[in-house]
Amino acid sequence: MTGTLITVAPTGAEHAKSDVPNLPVTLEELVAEAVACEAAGAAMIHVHIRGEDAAPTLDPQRLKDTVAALRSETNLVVQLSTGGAVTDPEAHRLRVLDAMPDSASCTMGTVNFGDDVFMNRWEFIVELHRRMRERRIVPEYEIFDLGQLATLRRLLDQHGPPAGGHVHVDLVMGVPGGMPGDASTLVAAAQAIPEGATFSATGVGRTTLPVMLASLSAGGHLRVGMEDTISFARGERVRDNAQLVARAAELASLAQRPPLSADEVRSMIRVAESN
Ligand code: KMH
Ligand code: ZN
Repeated sequence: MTGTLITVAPTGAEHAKSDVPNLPVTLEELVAEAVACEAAGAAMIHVHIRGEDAAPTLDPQRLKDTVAALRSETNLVVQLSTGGAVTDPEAHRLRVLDAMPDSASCTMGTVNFGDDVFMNRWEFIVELHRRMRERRIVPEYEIFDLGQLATLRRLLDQHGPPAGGHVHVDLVMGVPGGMPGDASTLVAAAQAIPEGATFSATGVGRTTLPVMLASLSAGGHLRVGMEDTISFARGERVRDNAQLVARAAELASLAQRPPLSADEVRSMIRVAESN
């Protein structure tokens, strides 16, 4: 493992713009953050979009415009969230793939999500996997709990490898209801990912730093961003997403695993050239 994939998740579906005024919610804000994050060392962007009212949306045209704008202004690998918000219906989440991103998230099971439930039925997972293969969109398998890695194995055994053949996993740790964001859990998860797969990890809230350090030391990659944390240090709010990316890039470089370029990531996770 020579370098580190840094993914930025700049917005998410959970924070309200009224609570977090520097959250990027318009297309202009998102693109500006993406450009700054790319300059700071990010190679991939995990995208949730917002509507005119700054509330989460999966509007198909807006998703297409977002993919086009990010492709035109950056060289980042563009990953759309199919997780959306906990209230989004399955049909809308499946329709996200029509925007033809390079990559899309695909969560491996239902999980308690704070006071809510993030629903991911087996049949829904299979349908997402099938449609991504059809469209040659590279999945990032989102893992919120250890048992979801068994579901990933079941999926690959029963329905074959993803588009491109490479398996990339993202451990989303520290969600209230999911696996804790600590080193021993990360090591357990890293040992359970399929052979040959790569993984990144993100720690929600105050688990950001322990998860980042544990992932680097276990050979993993990093996801950071305001989707997952809005505090930079105790009592200090995040200034912008690039601040989180710059810190991740610095730690990765200190670990002798400097940030990978977007093109290196395309070849690592096998993004289709035509997408
Ligand atoms: N917003 C969460 C309910 C994903 O993007 O695929 C789901 C989520 C996972 O963020
Ligand atoms: Zn997300």
